[in-house]
Amino acid sequence: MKIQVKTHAILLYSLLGLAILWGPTASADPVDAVADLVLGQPHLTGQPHLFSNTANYGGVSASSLHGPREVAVDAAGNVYVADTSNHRVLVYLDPQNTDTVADLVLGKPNFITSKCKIDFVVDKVVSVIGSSSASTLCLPFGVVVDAAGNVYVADGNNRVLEYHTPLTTDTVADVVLGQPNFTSNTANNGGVSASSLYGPHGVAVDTAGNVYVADLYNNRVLVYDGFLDLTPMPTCAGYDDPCATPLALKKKPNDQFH
Ligand SMILES: [Ca+2]
Ligand SMILES: [Ca+2]
Repeated sequence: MKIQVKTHAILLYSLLGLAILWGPTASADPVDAVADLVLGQPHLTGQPHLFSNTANYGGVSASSLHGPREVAVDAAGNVYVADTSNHRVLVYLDPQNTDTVADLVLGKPNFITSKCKIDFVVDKVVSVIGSSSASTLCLPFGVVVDAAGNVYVADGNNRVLEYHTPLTTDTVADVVLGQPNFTSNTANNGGVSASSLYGPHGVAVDTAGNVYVADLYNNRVLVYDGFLDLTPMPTCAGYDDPCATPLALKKKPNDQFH
């Protein structure tokens, strides 16, 4: 299956010759370059083309999207969308066989909340204003899921959050990269180092669980080996929480950062 992102919609192209069931009347769909399913926009049954591309069509909901930047899929066909301008990640449980309504949200307490206050200077995020925590997201640009179902999100708080199997546990992040705790969001916190991030956008994970982060404004990619051995950090409810346990990264002796 190939996935393509277009404006405010996620279009799923089935290249496997599988019939996509839609609505009460299922029909075999030929393998072609026409999308078979859409997330974030109403599906126009019977229409050869999808006409709508409105941001948050019908209002912010579990069925709307606004400026999605990245999409990931796990082995069970669950789809994870970085709904960037809604400051959340939506998870759709096997949308090819169920429906196109998101079933889980990361970064927001519900499906109708979408706010995050940000300072921009020439299209560059200067700072995120407001509460940063293990339960919030602001401008999530990248999302990826590993083979065990752990989800990694790069967000505008100059960090990457890791959620331990959120489909079966909770939607509170368990590990943070790029910040000493869940409440801070300073770019290059403590200076440019192996523990800092500045505008991370892309995140990837390999089969061994090593995590790769495209650290945009630092012009580098950081690799965190042994990531799954990291001790989850205590979560913080707010700025006043004494939640500053440093994250002990496992680094090899010859690791160098310039
Ligand atoms: Ca659903
Ligand atoms: Ca968790």
